[in-house]
Formats: sequence, C-alpha cells, structure tokens
Amino acid sequence: MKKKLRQLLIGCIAFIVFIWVGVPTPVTAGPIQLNYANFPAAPTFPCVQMERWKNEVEKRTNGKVVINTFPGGTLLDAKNMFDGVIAGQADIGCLCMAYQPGRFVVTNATSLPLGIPDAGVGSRVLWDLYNKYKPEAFAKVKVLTMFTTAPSNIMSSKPVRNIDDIKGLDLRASGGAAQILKAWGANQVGMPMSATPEALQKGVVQGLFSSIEVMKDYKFAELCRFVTMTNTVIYPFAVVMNLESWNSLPEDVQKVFDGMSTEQAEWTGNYMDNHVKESMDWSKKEYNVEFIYLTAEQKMRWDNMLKPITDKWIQDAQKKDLPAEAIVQDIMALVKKYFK
Ligand code: 3IO
Repeated sequence: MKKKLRQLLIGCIAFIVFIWVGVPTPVTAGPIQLNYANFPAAPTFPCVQMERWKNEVEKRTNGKVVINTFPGGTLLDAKNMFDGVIAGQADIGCLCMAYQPGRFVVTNATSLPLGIPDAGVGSRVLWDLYNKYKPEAFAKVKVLTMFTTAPSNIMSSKPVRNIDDIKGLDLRASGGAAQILKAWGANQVGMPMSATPEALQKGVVQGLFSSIEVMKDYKFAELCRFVTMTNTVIYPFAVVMNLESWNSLPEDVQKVFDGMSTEQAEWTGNYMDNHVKESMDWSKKEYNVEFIYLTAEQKMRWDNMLKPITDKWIQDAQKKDLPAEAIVQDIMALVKKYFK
C-alpha cells in the first residue's frame, strides 16, 4: 500500500513536471502593433509620407513591427493630434504645427517670411532647428521626424493680380501663413486644411493660401481656377510618438526609427517639391488653371509689407525668454547652407 502511494506521488510529480516543461510557453503575441494617426485625406502628402514610413519600418524591422495607419482624422483630427498622442489615443501622430502657433513657438519660426525656397530645404532647416533647440513643447513626446510644405501661394476662385485684388478677399490659412494674409489685407479665415474642402464648397472662403500640390490632391483646381505665385512661407509638420509606446520598444526597433528621421524629412521634402510640379501641370491640363506671376515691382511691394512680421515675432518670443534673434539667424544660415 505504502509503495503504491509513493508511486502515485512520484507519478503526480512527474506529471506536473511534464506539463510544466512540456507545454510550450505561450507564444509571444505576434508583431508589435502601432497605431499612426493623421488628420488629412489619404491622397495628401502627410499621408503619403506616412505610408512610406510604414513600409520602410516594416521592411527594416523584418516584420517585427506592424504600423496601422489612420488617415482622414479617423483616429485623431487636426486639433487634438498632439494631445491625443500624449494621452495615448494613438501611438504615433502627424501634426501641422501652424495650427497651434503659440504652442510651438520655436519650430513655427520656420514659417516667418525668411526665404525658404522649397520643401527640400525647408524640411532640412526645420529638422536641424528642432535638434539644435530641442524645444520644451516636445518634452512629453518622442519626435520621429519633421518636414515642411513647399512655400505657399494663393489659390482662388477670383484672380489676384495685384495687391488691391487681395484686399478683403476671404482666404483660408493658419499660423504663419495667416499672419501674411493679414499683412496683405486679405480677410484671413483660420481652419485646418482638412476643413477647407467643405469651406470652399460652401463659399465660406474664396480660396486658400498653402502649398499648391493640394490643387490636385484635394481637387481644389475645380473651384480655384487662379493661382497667384507668391512663394512665401511654408507650413511646418511634426511626427510624434507617445512616450510610453516609445519606451516599450526594443532597442533595435528604436534604432530603426531614429535611423530614419533625417531620411524621412528629406524624402518628404523632395516628394512635396516634385508633387507641386505635377499638380501645376495637372491643374493646367484638367482645369485650365491660370498661374499668375507678380511683376518685379509688385513682388517688392508685397514683400515689403511682410517686414514687420519677423520683428513682431522676435519681440513676442523674447517675452517668452526664447533666444529669438539667434533662432531667426539660425534659420537664415541653415537656408543658405542647404539652398544650392
Ligand atoms: C497641408 C495639410 C494637409 C494636407 C495637405 C497639405 N498641403 C499643405 C498643407 C499645409 C497645411 O497644413 C495647411 O493647413 O495649409
């Protein structure tokens, strides 16, 4: 009897050990999934760069990471992109910093009229500026990359050929670009790009002031048959990640993300510049859009009206204890460095 009991006991222990060792530990659940939110429609450049980044990340991490993309404000919209990422409603988010000028003072200095010639240069300048100053505004996120649009032009349903034509015209813009419209005497209406198609359609505005690849991507050429080439200021963008999500990534994945940040800025700038040309050709061909070039005399008048903007920004930024003059000098020096 005793012997049988002992055998039973040994059997039990053996069984338990067998289960313990024999059953494979639960498979570590699939790849790392990250949700990436974006505010405008899928065909627009912020979403094109998002898909490019997703594809590269998935390739370079050999499938260890999967990026789920949410264009069109389906996860977070323009206004709550930054806070939504901080709160963890999305792991990653793409935001236009011009929509919150007071929040991103340093990086929005790139949308002062300082002569950024294109998105390739603008994106490199912005990314360098961010890395030099590491503004406090980004303390609660991990910044993955930054980039800019091409310089802004006036897209409108009525032709704007001289400074009198723009007076009182209802035009949509945000941030630095909005300050410029005001200086020219337009009736500036503020809203994110994602709200603009409806505002144009309903006649709330007669046009907008932004980079002109949207003539094609949002089909604005249908309503805006005129583009006045001012080539003034860019809109700055940032791609940010929730800090907890970032900290939970394995080191090799973090390295892939960090290794892509400068490359992604440059890729997006170059994509934008090429896409502007494509959009111009398309707008002429599909809608016979007229591109209006200011005379040298007009251009000088328009530019002169913008001079107080930078001085005012410097004064305001100094009140916030920022090295405002150095920031402006740095932007101009970086433009020189990258503009070939
Ligand atoms: C922009 C924003 C979303 C989609 C396409 C775009 N092209 C230029 C911009 C710049 C911008 O944020 C704006 O509001 O004009």
